Amino acid sequence: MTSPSTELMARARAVLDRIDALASISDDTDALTRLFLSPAHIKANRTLLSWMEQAGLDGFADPVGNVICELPGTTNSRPPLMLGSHIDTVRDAGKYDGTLGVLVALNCLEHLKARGVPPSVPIRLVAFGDEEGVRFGSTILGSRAVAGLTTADDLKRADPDGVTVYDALIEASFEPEDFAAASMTDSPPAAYVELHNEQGPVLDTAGESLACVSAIVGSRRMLVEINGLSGHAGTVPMSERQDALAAAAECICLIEDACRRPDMVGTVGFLETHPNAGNVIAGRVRFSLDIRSHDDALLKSVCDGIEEKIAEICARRDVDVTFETTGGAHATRCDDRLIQMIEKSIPGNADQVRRLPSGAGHDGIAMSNICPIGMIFVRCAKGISHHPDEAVDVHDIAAAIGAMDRFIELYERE
Ligand code: HGY
Ligand code: MN
Ligand code: MN
Ligand code: MN
Repeated sequence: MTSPSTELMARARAVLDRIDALASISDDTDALTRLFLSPAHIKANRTLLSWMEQAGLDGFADPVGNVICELPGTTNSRPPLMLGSHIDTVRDAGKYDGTLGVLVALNCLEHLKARGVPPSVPIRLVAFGDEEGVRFGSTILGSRAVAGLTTADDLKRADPDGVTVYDALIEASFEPEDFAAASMTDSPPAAYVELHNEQGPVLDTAGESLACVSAIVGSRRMLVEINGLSGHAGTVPMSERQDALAAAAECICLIEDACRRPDMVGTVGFLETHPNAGNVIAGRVRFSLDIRSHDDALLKSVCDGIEEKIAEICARRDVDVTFETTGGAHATRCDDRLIQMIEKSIPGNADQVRRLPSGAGHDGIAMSNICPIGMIFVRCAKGISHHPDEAVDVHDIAAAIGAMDRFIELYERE
């Protein structure tokens, strides 16, 4: 791939400056953590709105905290092309996951605006407020609201401090009763295209800058609660224990074994034990389950098998177990027409552009319910993500801007 032009490099540096500016807006003092509707999220929204205003784009926050702006087209007869990603993060996050896609898209809109000639179609930019789902345990809440999939039950979800989405919306000066107004189902965008760092090692290993995404992985997310009997660590004989943490440990190893197969990943990333004391047998444990596959049937059969085996383990150990589904989605295919346009937007031979399935979830899962979706992947160093060492090279950001410019050009001409 030829090296990006001076202009693209200058734009990439401007995007990088803004990535750094957003990375300094965190709920933690010594790590990047920006959770949905937290003070840091609201501050990041304000910063984004100020950049949009500087660009002459009228941005606004929708009723669930997504930030949106739109560049009008010469004819608004065609529905808008929507670009975007998310600006919430995981805990102790990298600074590119989500924000890279939002800020590259904003840079392309600014570039179009500065051109002085409106695009032939309106182009909408959205920064979703809750893709990661870390605070309330349910992912893609922002894009699900835009896709008209959010329900009043979603607003009842509470964070570890017992604050519900409903209350957090009020605290952040939104009107939770208006959440349905965030839906774009009455006049959906014509397409949703998201640029995102790959969050995997394929492009870095292949020495390639960009790829076209073919599909987004399907997933099942659950919360497992095991209830046994707390007891004295020194006096309860091993044969008479109902140890919830030992049962959870056996279950977690089972989950790992069940997912050690092609096209399957399984993760337990969250575990809470009660009373969480070294000299007390754990009476209650809650842990998360995140299982993913591009094959829906395989996902279902492995998840069903895991649930059965966990129930057997808990019965044998005389502890109770309950499962709560907290999220999940079918595998989502990207739209063929958008895939072809994206492949033509990436420099080099269109039919040599790498097509990659995404192992990470994205807002396109929700958006695919109301319009065709496409995604562009950008190389990230060693595929590291959901980690402070996440890194995207400025040359790859320049290539990404060039590809997004080109995609918009091709899309306008369609
Ligand atoms: O979990 C995911 O795959 C995404 O990064 N939220
Ligand atoms: Mn993420
Ligand atoms: Mn992401
Ligand atoms: Mn995403």
